[in-house]
Amino acid sequence: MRFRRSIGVGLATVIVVGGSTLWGASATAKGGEIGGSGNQYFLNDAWSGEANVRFTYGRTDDRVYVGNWNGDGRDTLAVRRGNQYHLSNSTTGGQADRVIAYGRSNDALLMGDWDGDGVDTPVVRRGNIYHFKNSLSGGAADAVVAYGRPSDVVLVGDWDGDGVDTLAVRRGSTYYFKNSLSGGGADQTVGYGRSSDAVFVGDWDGDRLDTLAVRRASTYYVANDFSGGDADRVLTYGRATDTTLAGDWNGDGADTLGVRRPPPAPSPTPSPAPRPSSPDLDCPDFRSKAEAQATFDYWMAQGLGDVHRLDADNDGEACESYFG
Ligand SMILES: [Ca+2]
Ligand SMILES: [Ca+2]
Ligand SMILES: [Ca+2]
Ligand SMILES: [Ca+2]
Repeated sequence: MRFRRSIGVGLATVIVVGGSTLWGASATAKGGEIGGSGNQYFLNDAWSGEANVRFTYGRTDDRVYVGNWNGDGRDTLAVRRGNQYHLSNSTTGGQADRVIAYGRSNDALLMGDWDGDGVDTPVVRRGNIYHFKNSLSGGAADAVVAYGRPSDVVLVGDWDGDGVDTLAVRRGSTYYFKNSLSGGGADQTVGYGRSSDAVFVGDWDGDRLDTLAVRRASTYYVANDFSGGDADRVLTYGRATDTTLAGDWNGDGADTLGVRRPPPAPSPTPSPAPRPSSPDLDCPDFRSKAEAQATFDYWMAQGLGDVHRLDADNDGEACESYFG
């Protein structure tokens, strides 16, 4: 899940806790691309601020999604190349478990559990039209819904705890939550945080309701409701340059943080062997051909070649034309 911004000033409506026969640990991550670059991932299963899972997956320029692709309760990664999605069901790196083609290579796509079966699947967004798919396979969308405006920022989450993900649109610091996959007005409208906030969606406390965390530099302000006021948790994690991801990495029902980071810069290439620091010598600088030859031979023996360019014709004899 990934989303952008907010905290602080909220006012807000408390989200209605919905129905209740929810299945167990359902904190599936979902949403759009996490952004950023890099193929190094550092995940934290708790709120310790320290990564306990580290792995490499895909390429540094891959587009990346988080989701639960096999319904086992654990979120993992998918990397996207064009309209190909390389799904991994583990957080260990290595080969993809499955590669699927879906939609067009320029589609804007988000992931979510639209039918509550525990598996995250795509929705393709074209403007304010959303094409929902309930399986990880090609073919026609299962539902097509118009919602909000083409310019809206969209978030995905289970806002009412019924086990089904739906959309919310964000305009500045106002969030319009919808609890069904249908058009029409929002079910809840909430003012939250600042319009400049970077926000992420997750079920941080495992109560089945998704809420927001705000990131400022490498500090996260995590809230378990939309009431505004102080954050329930403040945590520093990773570096200010990292890209954030959130998901339930260990299947305990709560979402936690991870970061994406480029590989370390390669160590500098070894510098070439030093050139002689003495001034350049020419044939007239030597008293004899033998002396020139000795200097020539010396630098050749160092493996540095004819550094003084005393052997213009490359026959191994130094300054023969000068000394005659
Ligand atoms: Ca999974
Ligand atoms: Ca599903
Ligand atoms: Ca829901
Ligand atoms: Ca929650």
